[in-house]
Amino acid sequence: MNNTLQLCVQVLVHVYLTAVISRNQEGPGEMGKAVRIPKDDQEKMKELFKINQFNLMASDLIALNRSLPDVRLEGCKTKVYPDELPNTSVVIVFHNEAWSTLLRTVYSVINRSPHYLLSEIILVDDASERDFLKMALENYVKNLEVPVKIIRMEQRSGLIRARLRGAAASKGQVITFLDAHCECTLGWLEPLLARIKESRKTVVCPIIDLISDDNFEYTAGSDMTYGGFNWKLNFRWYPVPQREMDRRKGDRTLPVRTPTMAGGLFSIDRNYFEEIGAYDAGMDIWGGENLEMSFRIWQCGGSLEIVTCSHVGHVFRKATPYTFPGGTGHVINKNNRRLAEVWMDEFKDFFYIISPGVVKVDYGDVSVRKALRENLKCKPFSWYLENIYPDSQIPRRYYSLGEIRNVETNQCLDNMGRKDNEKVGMFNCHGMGGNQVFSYTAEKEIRTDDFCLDVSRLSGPVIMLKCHHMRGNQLWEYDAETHTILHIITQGCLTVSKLYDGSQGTTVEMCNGGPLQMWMLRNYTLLEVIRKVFYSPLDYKL
Ligand code: UD2
Ligand code: MN
Repeated sequence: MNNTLQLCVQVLVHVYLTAVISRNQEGPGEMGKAVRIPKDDQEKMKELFKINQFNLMASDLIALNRSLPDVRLEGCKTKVYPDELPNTSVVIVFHNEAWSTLLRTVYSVINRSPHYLLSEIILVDDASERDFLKMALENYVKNLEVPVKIIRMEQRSGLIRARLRGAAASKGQVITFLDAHCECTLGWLEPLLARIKESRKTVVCPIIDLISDDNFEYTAGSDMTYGGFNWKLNFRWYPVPQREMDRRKGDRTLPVRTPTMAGGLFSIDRNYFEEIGAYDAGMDIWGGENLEMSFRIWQCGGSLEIVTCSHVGHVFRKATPYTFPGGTGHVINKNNRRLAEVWMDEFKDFFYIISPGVVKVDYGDVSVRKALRENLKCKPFSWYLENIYPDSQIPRRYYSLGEIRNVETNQCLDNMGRKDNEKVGMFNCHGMGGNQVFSYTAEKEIRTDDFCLDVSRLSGPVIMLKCHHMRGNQLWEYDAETHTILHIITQGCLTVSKLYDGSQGTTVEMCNGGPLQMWMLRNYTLLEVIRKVFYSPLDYKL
């Protein structure tokens, strides 16, 4: 085909697609609307839900090229990007994905990206077991307007190694990774590529919009949240702090510097991906690679941003639909240990002390990753906490970490797993971490993860409240000689008490020097003393 003819065909296809899209505005799920399944089909719907852990019946009813609302901030719609942007390969890995979600991801890339910016789409099949993902898929993608390459993993390898394979086969200047159940919206790609052109060591994520697993309704994600993580090394969304709003002078259309990324959707300069150490190929199946990459990027001189003018939807699920060979817990703990061992220095204690069970998981050999950290001259985790994530749940400086034991009852402070606004209880010390792990921080808060001991009046019950860094009711002073924990505002001492409902809890009472007000803080040390690594696996009997 000569060029003119090719162009004509492209234009015609475009006109046709536009017509189809506008004709379909009333169809199920158009404009991102929720799909309602009739009563008679509810049973069938529930059955189908189990296959992918999302409403497959709803997804299958929606056009592969459904229309979506333009959810961008007004200021984003008028931004102009340079003509000369780097092009990208889009890498989508999948294991037993549904046809409609996979193809809707592909169509949304093709229909909402300028084609000169798309080098290719690479689908990496991580040993799926469904027939339609074999020849039928291969034949189908041949007819698409953008080259689609399918790579097959010989055996189930997990998303990390599948992405490595896709990246190795890619030709674009940038690699854009997407999950296999996404929908890209209008103008999603240009701001990502423009940011990388401006700064090639910046790894960029779109705002991840929400596609409901129940009805496929499309809801805009917030530009006011960014990525963090908790002591158990779970990725979490948190509000963008004031310091980051100030840095951007309040302009919400500017990229947000984020401590971590969710992991599934991001663009990275292809050479930089190699330089910075791609992924840890020793990680299995799922999990951990997102924090590993986030820490690595920041500690080794790059930066990680959420480009708030780019929106891509993702089907968030409540449960995982596929198997984890070796067991879910084992796989995730192994991956998390690899990242903790390589990147977190002594701060891995927080992970190990709250989940002591993980130390029995073999994490394999990380010497290659440690060498990478050496070669790239990456900064310590304390630098990351201080400069990139000062509002982290992990305090950079702290006096103690572990159980808080009462001298009289020999029981431990226990949040009973009920945190927000719930009373702190007392329970037999079990040495199994979890609800009995607290850290007394340099800011003089007593916290477990993102919750702090808080009390508002003398004789009032001590509760767990989201840490607010405002001192106030969350400010405590431990005296290592008298073993008392003084609540500054009320000038009361932390005391084991019977609560009005009869349960054993804690209050603050007038200080009397009695043993019900005496506490031992595990691993307590003065900050002025050089902090040793307290943790030793023998310390926590398994
Ligand atoms: C999130 C990320 C996901 C990944 C994961 C942690 C988003 C939106 N998603 O979980 O990309 O970073 O956290 O690891 O940020 N897959 C395989 N082989 C497997 C397992 C999964 O190819 O053995 C594919 C799967 O089909 C999907 C992608 O990997 O396309 C991500 O898996 P997920 O959707 O189950 O992960 P998600 O969104 O819960
Ligand atoms: Mn996903």
